[in-house]
Amino acid sequence: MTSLLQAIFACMMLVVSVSDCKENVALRGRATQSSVLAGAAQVVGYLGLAINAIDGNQDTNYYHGSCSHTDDEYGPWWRVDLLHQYYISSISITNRNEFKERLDGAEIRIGNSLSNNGNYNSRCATISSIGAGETTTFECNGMAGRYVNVLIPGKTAPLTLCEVQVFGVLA
Ligand SMILES: [Ca+2]
Repeated sequence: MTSLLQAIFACMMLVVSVSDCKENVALRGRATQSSVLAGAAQVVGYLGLAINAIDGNQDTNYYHGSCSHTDDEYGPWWRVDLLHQYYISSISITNRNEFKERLDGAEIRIGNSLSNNGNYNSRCATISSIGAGETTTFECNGMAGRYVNVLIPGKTAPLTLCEVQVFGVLA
């Protein structure tokens, strides 16, 4: 067995540390969100789109076009469909360089259901705070799912994500 196959097998069995399972599978996914900031597309065609959070670019300046951005609305959410079920070891989220507090209290959810747009799936983590322009990694310990949601429950706010990286292996 080649070393590559051995590494993949080890990841599948979750017998190695998460650092050995570092493929960002979100890059192959499809992203959507509850809304796009009104007027954003009139400024630049791609500003605020959900896909900006999985474009492989961690630029934290919203105006550079690599961050998602919903309207200021109640319970905004963002979702990536990984197209297949994965065992997810960790998720890294990159916050915008301004208004960092908007992500405070956001939840990361993983699962296979689209009930309530996937927002009822199991919770990997609640974000207490991510610094302005910083990236924080949340351990999900092999939670299984095709969908990864980030949502702000219970309040009216805009949801902005500059990058969401999902590390895992096919289930
Ligand atoms: Ca991005």
